[in-house]
Parts: sequence; C-alpha cells; structure tokens
Amino acid sequence: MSQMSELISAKKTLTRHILEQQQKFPGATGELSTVLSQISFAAKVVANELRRAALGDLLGYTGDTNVQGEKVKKLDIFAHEVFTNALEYGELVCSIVSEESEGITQLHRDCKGRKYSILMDPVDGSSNTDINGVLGTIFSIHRRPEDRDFDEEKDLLLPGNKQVAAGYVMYGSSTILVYSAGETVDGFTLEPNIGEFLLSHENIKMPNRHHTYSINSGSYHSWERGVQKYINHLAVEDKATKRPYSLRYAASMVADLHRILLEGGIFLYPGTKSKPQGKLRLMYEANPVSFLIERAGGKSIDGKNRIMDIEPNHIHQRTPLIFGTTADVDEFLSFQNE
Ligand code: P6P
Repeated sequence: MSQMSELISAKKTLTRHILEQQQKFPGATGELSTVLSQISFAAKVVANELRRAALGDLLGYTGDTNVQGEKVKKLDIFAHEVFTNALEYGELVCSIVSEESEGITQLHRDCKGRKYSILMDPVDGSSNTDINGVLGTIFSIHRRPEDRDFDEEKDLLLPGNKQVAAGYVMYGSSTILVYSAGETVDGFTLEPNIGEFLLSHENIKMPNRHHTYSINSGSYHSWERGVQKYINHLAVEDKATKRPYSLRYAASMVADLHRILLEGGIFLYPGTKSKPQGKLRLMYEANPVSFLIERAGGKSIDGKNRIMDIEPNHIHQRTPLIFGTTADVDEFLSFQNE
C-alpha cells in the first residue's frame, strides 16, 4: 500500500466522523450530518477559488457596501453565494443569515419540515483578501420546530446557548474545518489530492494558559481604562508569570481563534468609547466562536458577561468579544472596574 493510501486509510473522513457523532445521539436522523456535509462541500469550493484568487477575477471590491457599512469584496459575495447554494437543496435548512446580506435568505415559502437555521460569516478577515492573508468562514447552526412556518424571532433571535452546532473553516497554508455538534471540538484538514477533509485535530482542548494575546493595539487610546490596564499589565516584564506576553494579531479572527484553541492565549476585540458594542457580530461570529471555545475548556465574554447568554435583539447586532483560556479571561476580568 502506498504511503498516501496508508495515510488516507488511517485517517477518518469528516463524513464518517459526523455519522459516528450522530450515532451517539439516540434519535439522531442524520439530517444535521447532511447540513454539515453541505457546509464542507461549500468550503472546498471556496478553498479551491482562494488558492488561485489572484489569477481570476475574485480580488478587489464590488463597489457596494454591506449592512455593516463596509466595502464589499468580490470574494465576500462569491463565498456567500457558494454557501447559500450548497445549503439550498435537501429541504433541511429554512433560513440563512449572512454578514453579506442585510435581509434573511428564506429557502422555502413556509419552511414546513425544515429543521435548521444557519447564521454565518462567509468570509471572515476580508481585509486579508487581496494580500493573500488567512481568511475564514464561521457558521452557527440552530434547530427549529419543523411543523411551523418561518418566524424570524423564534428561528433566529436565539442566544448562543441554544446552538446545536458551530464551526469555522480556516483557509491558510492548509484548509482546516473545525466544528462541534455539542460534545467534542474536532479539526479536519483538507487533503487536496482526494478532496476530502481528514481528521487531524481530535477532541481539541485548550491548555490552562499561554502567553500570547491578540488585539488591535492601534485602538489603545479608544479603549476603556480597564482594558488599557490589562494590556499594560501583559507588557510588564515578570518572569514568574512569563510576561511580557507576545502579541499575535492576524486581522482574521479565525486565524487567532485557531491558534488559541491549539495553544491557548487570549483574543480581545473590546468596545471603544465611540463604539461601545465593538465591531464583531454576535450571531455569526461571537456565538459560534464561544460555542467552540467553551467546549474546548475556555471562556468567552463580552467584557463582563458570558457571550452565549446574551439575548439578541437584531440578527446583525455587534458585541465586544474577549475569549481564550479561562485563566487569561479571568485575569482580564480582574482588571475591570478596579
Ligand atoms: P480590525 C475581520 O474584518 C474581522 O471581522 C475579524 O476577523 C478580525 O479579528 C477583525 O475584524 C479585525 O478588525 O479593526 O483590527 O481590522
């Protein structure tokens, strides 16, 4: 048997892993497995285009601005369409919320029999698009009663603690899909020679602590005093607590998230005096990230309270976001309201 075929036969495919996970849940019908498989297919399509984006016509701007008031990149729209098309068939998904669409994409007029709602950021890290930086896709999956019509509030305006699954795709030197359906957090690396995601990071658990932090320090003077004090604390030399911490900031949250899941550390996108709600979106960035971070043993807050307990009032609402190892997030909290 060749080395490649030995590798592939030794590795578990994403499809097999999803099926094995669903067998742990009595009554699981395999429909969530199908939705996750649809997402993985779309991820392969996006990864394939990103690999040669500069050679095609997918870089640069469309000339439009999105609901966030941000200039739309061609890749944003491309990825939004790929994921939407991949989730349309199968009569499993009722509606999709996307950072790239102000409105809600309802996939059927009444949604009877459709069990899931998807909230996603098709391309996270858009500022990295044209410089071949790391990009990501983030997704959150909620369950809905399939015997009633679509209802925005009941289907979508749900707190993060109601998610049934969440995950991200990181388009980096490798394309990696990381997801959790409620138990473990598992990562799969795309084997491009066969077009399959193979299990590469099983049951990810964060270490107790690590000495790196991720924040856009350029906003230092607009942070609240407690945030400034914490960041100043990290910069003071103290061998006993392995300070100063090293700054690692990818301008693509998925890249910082992946490093923190594997190595520990803390990510901060706090509110500022002019934008107290910060920049990141609750429903399709903070909630899915928090679902993964907590299942990997970490903590995720809005600067004070648990992200996944926030009762949403708008599908595109923003929130400050601080996540990482529990010890690091607790130390951050000790500097607030001193
Ligand atoms: P800033 C990308 O636009 C993003 O949503 C996250 O992926 C990233 O962490 C953050 O915004 C970067 O924002 O203000 O530092 O450029």
